[in-house]
Amino acid sequence: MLTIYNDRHALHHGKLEMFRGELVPCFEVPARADYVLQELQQRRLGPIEEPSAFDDAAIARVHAQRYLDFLSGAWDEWVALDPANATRDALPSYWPIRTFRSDVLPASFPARMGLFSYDAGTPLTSGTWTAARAGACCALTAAARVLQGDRAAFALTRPPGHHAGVDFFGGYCFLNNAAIAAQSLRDAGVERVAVLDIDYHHGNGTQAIFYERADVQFTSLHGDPHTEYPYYLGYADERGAGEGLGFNHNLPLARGSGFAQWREALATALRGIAAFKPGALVVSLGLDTFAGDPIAGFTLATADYLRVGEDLSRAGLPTVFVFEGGYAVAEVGANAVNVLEGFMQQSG
Ligand code: OKP
Ligand code: ZN
Repeated sequence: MLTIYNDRHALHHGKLEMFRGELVPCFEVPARADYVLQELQQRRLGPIEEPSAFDDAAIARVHAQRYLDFLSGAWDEWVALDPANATRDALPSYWPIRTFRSDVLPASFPARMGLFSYDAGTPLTSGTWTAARAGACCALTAAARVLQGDRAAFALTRPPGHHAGVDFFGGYCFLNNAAIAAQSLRDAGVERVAVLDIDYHHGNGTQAIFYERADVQFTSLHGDPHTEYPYYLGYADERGAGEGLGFNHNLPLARGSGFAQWREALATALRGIAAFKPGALVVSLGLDTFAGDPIAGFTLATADYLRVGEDLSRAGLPTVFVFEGGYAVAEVGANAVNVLEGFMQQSG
């Protein structure tokens, strides 16, 4: 399988995230992608290529222009606030929750940072924009290669994307790579695109982006938001709205669920996808369902990921894999590559 690798991912390198009253070391670290790359190379899974260049228009098909303007200039604004900020990551401190306005863009940078985010766990660093933008190009390149006839392609990039919405970052995510890939497939003429999110955390950003649309179906398997991040979205009764009613499917599972339960939910998800008759599938490939993950609560084992790849392959669809979460750093490589290898072996 072809991999499109973001060789600029390490330019995004958060040091600390706010967690329950203290700043703790980031879980979302460059080594995650390095381990996956290493495993791909060792197991000779296929060619590894750089992303093609895309202009901002492809990204603006998903994200609001005022958000992109904010993100692209954010680091310079942060440093302009105080030159000492060059040594610190930017984190938000204020948010316009209910009853506040979000139509007015404050001149204050910290105020705008809160307007465009939803948690304090997502540091923005000097190279965040460059890394995230290159990552979106990886997703677009992988989608383009699948359109050109590859059965599947893998966008290997970080920071991840599935929590990012039209105009907000959060959950370690800035640009929604999976949504950008799905939209590009639509724009290239694929009439119906399915997005399947198998990260441990609900893909609230992707859900919100496509919630009122019938042309992109969103399905997510994840930890029950009653107890799991992102808490405020991802419940089973979220079915879509307007024209999109019936095209959103959430399959929350209790913390502690194992592979048997998870795989049953995957089978349910794949039946819904088959009924939609999509022309292509985008998989938000999170590996934080692994038993050893430090911030998640399912108990999948490394060998289970081969079965996951096989199950996905049997859907028989042109497939774009986009790397999302997975924080058991040493094992994330084997787990990710097992999905891809299972997929390839099953598709022959
Ligand atoms: C991103 B992705 C840990 C708190 C967890 C956010 C989790 C984001 C997960 N200190 N905070 O879906 O893997
Ligand atoms: Zn996750």
